[in-house]
Order: sequence, then C-alpha cells, then structure tokens
Amino acid sequence: MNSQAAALKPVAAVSEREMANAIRALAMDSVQKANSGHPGMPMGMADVATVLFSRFINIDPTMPDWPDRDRFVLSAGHGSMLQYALHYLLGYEDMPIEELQRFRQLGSRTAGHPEYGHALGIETTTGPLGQGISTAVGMALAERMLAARHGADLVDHFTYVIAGDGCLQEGISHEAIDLAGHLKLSRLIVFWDDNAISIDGPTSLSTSMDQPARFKAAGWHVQSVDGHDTEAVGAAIEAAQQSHQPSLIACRTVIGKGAPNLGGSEKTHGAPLGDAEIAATRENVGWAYAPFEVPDDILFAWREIAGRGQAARRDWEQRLAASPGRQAFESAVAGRLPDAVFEALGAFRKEHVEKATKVATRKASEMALAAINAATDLTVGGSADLTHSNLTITKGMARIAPDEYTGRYIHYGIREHGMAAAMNGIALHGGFVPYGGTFLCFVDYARGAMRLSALMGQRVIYVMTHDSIGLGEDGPTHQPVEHLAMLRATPNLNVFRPADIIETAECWELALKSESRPSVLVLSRQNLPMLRQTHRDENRSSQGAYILREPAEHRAVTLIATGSEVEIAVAAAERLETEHGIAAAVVSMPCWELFEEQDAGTRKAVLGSAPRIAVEAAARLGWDRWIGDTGAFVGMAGFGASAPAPDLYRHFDITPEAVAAAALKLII
Ligand SMILES: Cc1ncc(C[n+]2csc(CCOP(=O)(O)OP(=O)(O)O)c2C)c(N)n1
Ligand SMILES: [Mg+2]
Repeated sequence: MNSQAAALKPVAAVSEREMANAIRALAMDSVQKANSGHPGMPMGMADVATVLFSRFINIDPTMPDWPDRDRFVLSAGHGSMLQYALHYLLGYEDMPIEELQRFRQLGSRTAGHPEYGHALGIETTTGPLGQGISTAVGMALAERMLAARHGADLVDHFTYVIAGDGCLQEGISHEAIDLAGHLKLSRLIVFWDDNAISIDGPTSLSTSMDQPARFKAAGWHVQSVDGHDTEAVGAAIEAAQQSHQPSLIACRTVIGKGAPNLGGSEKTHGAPLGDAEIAATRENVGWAYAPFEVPDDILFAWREIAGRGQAARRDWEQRLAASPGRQAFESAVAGRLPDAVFEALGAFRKEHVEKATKVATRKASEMALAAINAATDLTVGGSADLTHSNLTITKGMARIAPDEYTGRYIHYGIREHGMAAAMNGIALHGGFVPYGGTFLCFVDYARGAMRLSALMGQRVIYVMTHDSIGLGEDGPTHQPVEHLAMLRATPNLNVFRPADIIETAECWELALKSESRPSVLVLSRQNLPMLRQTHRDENRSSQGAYILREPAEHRAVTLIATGSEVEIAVAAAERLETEHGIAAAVVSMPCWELFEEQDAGTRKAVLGSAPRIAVEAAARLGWDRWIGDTGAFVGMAGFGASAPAPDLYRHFDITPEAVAAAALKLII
C-alpha cells in the first residue's frame, strides 16, 4: 500500500457520498488538466462504484494478481478516470496522484483507456465498446472451471463489470450475454450505466431496446435501481450474489452527476467540463478542496477497503498452504505446460515423418491436439459451432455445460466474436490455455477481440481451418483471400500456415510456447502430402522459414510458399529441373513474423540472392517484402469461386505449371 496510507487517521465518519465525490472530483480535474477525456461516466457511476468497492469487492492492492481476487472490468473503457481514481484512492503503489495528473500523456500509466499491463490491477484492456463485458464472460467461465477443478476453498470469486449503453448496443454483447446466460455464470455481475445518453445525444435517437427484457430472455437475473441510491445499489448487489444466474443491475444514473448545468447532457460524455462548470460542481456537491486534493479522512476511508481485501487474501493464502492441491493449482495458474506435451509432439513428428502421413492440416492439427491434450489438462478447446470441421475436439474431452464445469470443451455457439473475447477472458483469468476454431474467412467476425489478444499479449490460440480456395464448393463467401494480409499486419500476432503434418505439429508447439503472444493456425481442408525427407529433433518452423528443397547446383530461382502451396512449389521446382535444367530452391515459410525476427544473415541464407517467386492462394499484399522488386507472385487477384478445389486451382492458375512459367519468364 502507498506509504502515505499508514499516516492517515480517521477523523470523522465519512459517508459514501463523500467517497463518491472524491471520484467525481478526481475525474473532472484530471480530464480538465489533460484537456481531453470523459468525465461524464465516472461522475455518473461514482456512487455505484463506491458501494461496490466499499462494501463488496475483494481485491488487495498490495498483491493485485492474487488468484482468488474478485475481477473488476470497466467495459465502458472511455470512463477510464473512474478506474484510475479508484486505484489512487485504494492505494495501488503505482498509482500516485502524479499519475492522475499525467492522465493521457505519453508514458503515463493512465492511458486514454484502461490498458492491461500498464497499471497494476487493470484486468483487461477496454475501450472498444462491448469487449469488456464479453471478456468478462470468459473470466467468469474460467472462475467456474477452475473452481470445479480445484475446489471452492481455492477458487470462489466474482467478476464485476461496468457497462454502458454503448457496450450493450454493440453486437458482441448479444453473443456474450447469450453464452453467459446459457452457461449460468452466476458469479458474473454486470452494472449497466443506464444514463440513456451516448455521444450523439439521448439513446432514443437510435434504440428502443428493452434491455432488462433482453437479459431476462437470455437467462439472466435482472434488477433495476436508482444508481444514486446507495442503499438500493447495495441491496441489489447482495441479491445478485445469491442468484444462480448471471446478474444485470440496471443502474439509472445521470451522466456527469454533480455538474449543475451540464449533468444529464451528452456534453459531459467526452469533453472537459471547463473551469466554470468545475467550480460550480464543487459548490454543488460540497467539495471544498483544491484540484487533486483528497482530504485525509476520505482517503483513509478508501484505504480501509484495501485492508478488507488484504485480510481475505491472507486467509486464502493459508487455505492454499494447507491444501493438498497446492502444487497443481499453482502450476495451473502459472500456465506451466508439462514437458510431456513437447515430448509427445516430438515423438509425433518422428512417427509421421516415418509414415509419410498425408492428411489435411486441419486433420494433422486434430492429431497433434490428441497428443497435446493427453499430456496436459490446461488446454481448453472449443469452436464456434464448427467442431467437426475445425477438428478441435479430441477423445475424452467432456463438454462444459450449465452447472457442469469440469469439462474442457466449450461449444461457443455461432458466436465468433464472443468466442474470441471469451478466450481472452479465460487466458487473462489464468489457469487454462484456450484454443478455439472457426473458418479462416470468419476471422472478420472475431477481429475486434483478436486484436485485443494481440494488444494484451495473451496466449490465445485460434484454429482457423478452410484456409483458401482449397475449401472448394462452398465458394467465395467462405474462401479467405485478404485475411492472411490482415492478420499479418496485426502487431504481436503469430500467423502460422503449416504445409504438412510435421509443420502443423511444429506450429502447435510454437503457439503453446508463445506465452505473451496469440497465434493463428491457418489450416487446410484438403489433404496435403508430408514434405520432409528426414526427421530432425529441431523444430524447423521455429525460424519462420527454412529451405525445404535445395538444388544440387547454384540456385537460379527461389520459390517461397506457405501451407497448401508448398506442395505446388515443390512440384514446380521438380518440373523446372527436369524439363528445363533450372535449379530451383523451395522455401517453406510457415510464419512470417518469426522469420522477420531472425537476423539478417539467417534470412539471407534462406532467401538466397536468386530471383524469387512467392506462391500463396491469397492476396499478394505484403509479399513484396519477401520477393523484392524483381520477384513474381502466383496467387489470388480477386475473390474465389464455387467449384471443386482442383478445378479452382487450375482456374486461378495456381499450379506447378504456372509457377514454372513465371520462373522461366523471370530468369530467361
Ligand atoms: C466499438 C466502438 N465503437 C465506437 C466507439 C466510440 N465511442 C466511445 S464512447 C461512445 C458512446 C458510448 O455511449 P455510452 O456507453 O452510453 O457511454 P456514456 O456516454 O454514457 O458515457 C462511442 C460511440 C468505441 N469506443 N468503441
Ligand atoms: Mg450512456
């Protein structure tokens, strides 16, 4: 705790109203100083947050990552000053008053929106509306699953969310609410900041939704309260904690509450109140203190709350120390995968080089997963209703069901975006390594949450099958073209497109070991031959690209390909050699990002100095990085079509003949 706290003494009984006014003042003063930010939401929800923190929440600022803490998610991330004010008031050591004074400035912990990893106690990044509530569903699910495995003595906490009108209007909220209601995630409690205002004005401009009815229909426990009536809010939280369903507490509030002229108006949403209105607000709520000044008695009242959480944490530590399951719990929470996983994958690779197993890479992924899932129970699988296409379930994986959380397979339903956000929440919560599948084309639907996996550096593994025109008859609506470019453009995301069963196992290994980066496994529907000559212990995919075929003579051309097109490149190289006497090397490049991280010498040794041709059944965008000014590209120039896959490859001219012709044109 902040050293200042020890010196604080209670002067007189402090009311929750005064504690809430401290939030209001810090929010309006910080926004004013930054000349940017959102005072309305923190001022409107100050009373609700005060009741939640002063009476209920169990967190310990001196140990912010204590595993059994309650989780708090500010889904309405624009109200970040609510979170920062709370952290200062509670005494997080990395949130002194100076951080509030540096709100929204370069290098401060007080970024425009709460950023996971920037300050202690921020459980997830929010700001893109709807993400927080949907991530929280994953946290609440992980809590139930971890409790089912390790018992209520070690895992028994709530996930509290503050969501605004915007969060509930976003489509992702529908997916998340439906999933949470179905799974009866009773430890999830959402406060809706029901202020009927968003940026453009009253929400009646764009919605007539009966939100309580919507939540009820999805299986939630629903209450509506006056969000400024602290007793009503407290009673509602108590009732929500008792419910066997997830809970919505609709809190009717006034945006910018306390501001005498602007309160209730969209003008308080995202702009400083201005000096005159701030002075009037101070007068109105009876806050006679200077900017950034919180009197000792009020600060003391806030810091006492932290003492309650600290005591709860100490009790929990004693239970953990006495628990026979301690070691298992600690290694699960640390996300430590046993060596057996990687030994199994090594043996798997050896076996399938010897057998020259020819399968689709989605099938290879299923086979690798069987080995992985048998060696650890940390992995938790799922699919957005494409389990038997994505091949994400393996033998013995029981399903997660309402009130039945011992399993490890999640039927996410047809909710790609909700699935991705829930996986973020599961990974952030800790205790599991989530993976989930859909068709590659539908990463578009999951994109908002996938971007946050990357921004937050979470080990979430996306199993994206049906990765090109190679899926055939379903046609262009299902055939990804531009998706690889979009994924590769995303920072801190590894995009793996393995060429055969061996690379698939290697890429799974790399994804599991990427503890601070999400991975996308891009997998084929169609069968692909095993391309390795011999087994090596080394994981060749780990450097991102490697020479699969080196001609005996000096290279005249280098063919670079990924996934299903590596087979085509190999056939083209053979054709060039036998029919034209041209020495062609083939580079398999399952992961651009890892190759980019190699030193220049390694990259040069792989790519060579001969002209290069890239082969990928996708958009060209980005490939010029690897083929240079003198290179050529064989791939897709537009959308695909509906036909059997071999016909499509011929139709779009992605064939050994086309690659060989491009090579001849380049070098002769
Ligand atoms: C996905 C997404 N779309 C748009 C925005 C921009 N935006 C930020 S806050 C906001 C309005 C939110 O309204 P509400 O949740 O009611 O917040 P309040 O005005 O009550 O604070 C919008 C459109 C965003 N942050 N995220
Ligand atoms: Mg609103």
